[in-house]
Amino acid sequence: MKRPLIAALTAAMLCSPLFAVTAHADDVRSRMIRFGYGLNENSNQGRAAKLFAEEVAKASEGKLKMRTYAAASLGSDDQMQSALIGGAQEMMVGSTATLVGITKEMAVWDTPFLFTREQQADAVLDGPVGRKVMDKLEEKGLVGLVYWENGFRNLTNNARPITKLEDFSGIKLRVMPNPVFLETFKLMGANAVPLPFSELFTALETRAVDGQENPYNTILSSKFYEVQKYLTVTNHVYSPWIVTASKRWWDGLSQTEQGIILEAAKKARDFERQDTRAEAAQALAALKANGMQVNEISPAEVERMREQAKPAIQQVVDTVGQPLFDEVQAALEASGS
Ligand code: KDG
Repeated sequence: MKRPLIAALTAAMLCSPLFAVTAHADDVRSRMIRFGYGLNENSNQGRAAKLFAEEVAKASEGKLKMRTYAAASLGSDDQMQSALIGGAQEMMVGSTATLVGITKEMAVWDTPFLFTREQQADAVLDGPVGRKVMDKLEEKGLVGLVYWENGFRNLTNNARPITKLEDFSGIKLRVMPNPVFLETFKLMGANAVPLPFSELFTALETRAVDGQENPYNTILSSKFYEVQKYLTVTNHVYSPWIVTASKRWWDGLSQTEQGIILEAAKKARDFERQDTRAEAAQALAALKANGMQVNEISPAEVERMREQAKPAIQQVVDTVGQPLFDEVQAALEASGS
């Protein structure tokens, strides 16, 4: 059966409220699925991975065995992406920002200050334009299933509290290996250093870099508070995670198997967003209790940062094209949230 028809059938099945995933023995084979991710097992990413594996096993009567691999034990995001494309690994969850080298349209989610509330992100990412960006992965050998939440990113460092734009000057700031993140923090005046997530704790511990930026959840679960003194609340960008599969592997699954995995990924997404938001609400207090000095940034200074970041927004437009950028903006407007 042709791929577009399978995609259409899968989408139709999942859209229909009557669609119930029941494994027909002959449609589901015994398979081992290696699912890799970068954070610790005891993190929002790890808890969602565990639930994902449980849901896949339950819906397939134990035939689809998903084994989860935490803390980049199967490699960094880009190494796992290559393994999926080559068919050496079946699935992973990682940052959309690390996919830009494979699918440039993913850069639209790097737009500084794009979302200001999680509900906006949910509406846009789970809507038509989020799906359109995800479908661009297929021509590169990956299948995008769902978006999970990494969250709003905030700054930590060991040099000084960041209270105004000028405070970025001279800070060696680790950023994800991604052109827009690199440009954004160069524009802020920092010395931006791209590093994979798997190398970040050591780089902070050895003072190879002064600081980094990540959601509260990651700062807590990766124990960055042990090696970082200052936390500045900037919420400068909302980061999605994306669950992907090897297309080479995915296309060999039956429609029933694809439906089981897709349905389980959606359940894990809904759990992960709730879990992440609940944890984030408590994380700031926990980080303070672990010795971090937390400061807010005045609205006037946030406005200066927005202004300073404008060339990075133009870089996103140049990368993804004005039509897609405008489509995301329109979806954001329409979200009304
Ligand atoms: O697998 C972990 C990474 O994908 C993710 O956490 C990316 O936010 C990220 C970072 O800072 O590298």
